[in-house]
Amino acid sequence: KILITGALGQIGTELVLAMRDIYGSDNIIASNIRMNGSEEVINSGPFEILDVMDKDRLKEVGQKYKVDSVIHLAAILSAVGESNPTLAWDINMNGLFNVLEMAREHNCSVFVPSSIAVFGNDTPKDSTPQDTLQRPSTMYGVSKVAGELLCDYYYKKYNVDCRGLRFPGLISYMALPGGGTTDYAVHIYHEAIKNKKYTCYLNQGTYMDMMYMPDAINGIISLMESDTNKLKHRNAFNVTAMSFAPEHVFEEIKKHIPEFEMDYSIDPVRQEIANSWPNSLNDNEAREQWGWKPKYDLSLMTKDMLEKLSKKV
Ligand code: VAH
Repeated sequence: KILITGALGQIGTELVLAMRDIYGSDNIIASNIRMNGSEEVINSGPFEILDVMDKDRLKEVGQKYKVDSVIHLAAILSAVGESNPTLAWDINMNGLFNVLEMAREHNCSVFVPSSIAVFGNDTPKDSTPQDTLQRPSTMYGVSKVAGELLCDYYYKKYNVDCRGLRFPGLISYMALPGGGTTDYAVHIYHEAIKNKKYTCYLNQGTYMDMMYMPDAINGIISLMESDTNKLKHRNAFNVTAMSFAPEHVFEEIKKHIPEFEMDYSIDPVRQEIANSWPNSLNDNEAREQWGWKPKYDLSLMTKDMLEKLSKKV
């Protein structure tokens, strides 16, 4: 039985439905701090209201379903984290600690997403290597580096099978992102369809790694199913699918919606965060150790996003 925390978030919404298709609905327990999201996730299998800060409730849910794997997605993202650093530290670290303690006591495996946010201005920005300097300048990034170290600690000290992926910006048609810096890459598609115009809060030339959600979901499942003896790294693997700046996704959308227009109104907070992150990751270790291989590039993602969103809107 697999417990997914933050199941109504951007990753969780798509992950729950994909894993219920693969493993059977009753084996995927979706949980979220409140019932504010996809009816399909809530109604297609077991659902629990769960605040990961409540360790007794976490253990109660673990026992109720005899959980043997936890995918811990509940977290505060980069931009929201900068507006409330104390909350970001508290949830991202103490929530993770509670999950790791439950996993230690119940012998569960754990997946925790990390992020390109673990890298800062001192890190090589192009083809950022798997093993390199990690001195992030956001509270979110600090909590993700500490989270990677805590997960590796639980693996070495208690043999808790923890694995993680350093995700780039994730783009999904099913659920909106929850207050990150890469959110523009999702909003631009919605605005292109609804208003044929988008005002971007990041400047031209702001390169960041990005990935279409189906590739992220496949990455989580492939990593969790891979042979533990092949993993030289655990928390967490660099993975990416593409690197682009706002003008590139604008141009790609324009191929489908010729009248689409974009202008810029820079948000200094998110611009500074984006500037501190890599332009492009090197994900060779993930490719070599467990066969990571994304399917969607900017062109395929844009075609699929516009098709799926047009049906939804
Ligand atoms: C954020 N979408 O912007 C998240 C992610 C790499 C970006 O961590 O905070």
